[in-house]
Amino acid sequence: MQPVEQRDEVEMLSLMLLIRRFEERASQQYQAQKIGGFCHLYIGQEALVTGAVAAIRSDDYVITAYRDHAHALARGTSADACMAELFGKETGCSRGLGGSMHFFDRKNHMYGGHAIVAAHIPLAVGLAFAIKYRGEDRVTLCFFGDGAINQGAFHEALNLAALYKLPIVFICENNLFAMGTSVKRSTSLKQIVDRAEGYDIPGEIIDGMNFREVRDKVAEIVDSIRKEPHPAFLEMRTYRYRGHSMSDPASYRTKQELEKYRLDDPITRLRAQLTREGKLTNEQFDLLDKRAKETVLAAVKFAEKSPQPPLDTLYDYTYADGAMEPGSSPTEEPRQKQREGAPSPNTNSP
Ligand SMILES: Cc1ncc(C[n+]2csc(CCOP(=O)(O)OP(=O)(O)O)c2C)c(N)n1
Ligand SMILES: [Mg+2]
Repeated sequence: MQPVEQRDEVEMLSLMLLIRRFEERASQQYQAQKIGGFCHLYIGQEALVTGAVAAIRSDDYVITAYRDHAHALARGTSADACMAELFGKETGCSRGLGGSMHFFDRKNHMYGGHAIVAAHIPLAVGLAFAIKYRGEDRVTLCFFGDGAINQGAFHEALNLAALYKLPIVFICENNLFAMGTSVKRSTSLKQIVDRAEGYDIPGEIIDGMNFREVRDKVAEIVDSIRKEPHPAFLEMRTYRYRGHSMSDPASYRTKQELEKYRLDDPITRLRAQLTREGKLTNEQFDLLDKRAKETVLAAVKFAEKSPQPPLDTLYDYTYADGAMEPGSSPTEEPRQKQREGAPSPNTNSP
């Protein structure tokens, strides 16, 4: 496999540091009651989203579940807009109306942030359908947890993506737990990737703690999808260092297990690789880390001084504009206007 150097690795390491420092600070601000509602941290899983995003273009689509802060940061949403969203402020990436689980940034093609397990997977297939319908060469990356694979929506989505040969990479972030339930107890499959085979979707298992492995594999797949649209499935093995959410002490797993994964830390790994190859000094690393911490501290200040959304916007953006007007049905128009050439099952033509 040819390594792809689309994005500078030192830059990607600094993105991983930004994600780690952002999450640590979010945890602290949550405990200080500056952040309300649910809050799920990505600490330990940084190489996965960073590696995947390093392999795609800025106009490709990204969609994920509720453990979504890192996906927005990796997509280019500012730390300011992310922290402000956690604080429920008007300057947040979802105008303070979404909170931790509903980060959204259309400009950067980050389509959420979805709280219902597996509910976004059919939406991801819709995004991929739109790409093919318009004859574009974009790709959709759909991230979801190991807890999503036994949901009906997941199966419906894989089935359609396979029938329509849609340009989508299903990325299962297998961190071994869905809340407190071990994946060994929630699925009868020997390995999650076997789900894809049943739908005739090519699948592979990847070490999600290894930035380079993730980036190179996603790049290879995305390249083949751009040439000829098709779905693909990657089971990425990873681990979250913290509990499921801020209120979970994670007492269902042992300290030894956590330590084992901490020793294989994705940031330490990439740092060691770059240092060994003479691409990074200790001083440079310290500087990157200092900058990440400063960016996040500035984001907290920005969030603190930002205004609350006005109370009368509370019900805004629940439905598309005009969707609730009498006589209007948001689904009628596209159906009437359906153009020739829409993808149909068993065809490759866009
Ligand atoms: C349909 C549905 N059922 C139950 C829940 C409650 N719930 C929230 S997160 C979660 C676990 C999901 O775990 P996983 O998909 O592995 O993602 P991870 O938290 O590990 O990133 C559950 C069951 C939900 N949000 N949606
Ligand atoms: Mg999980």
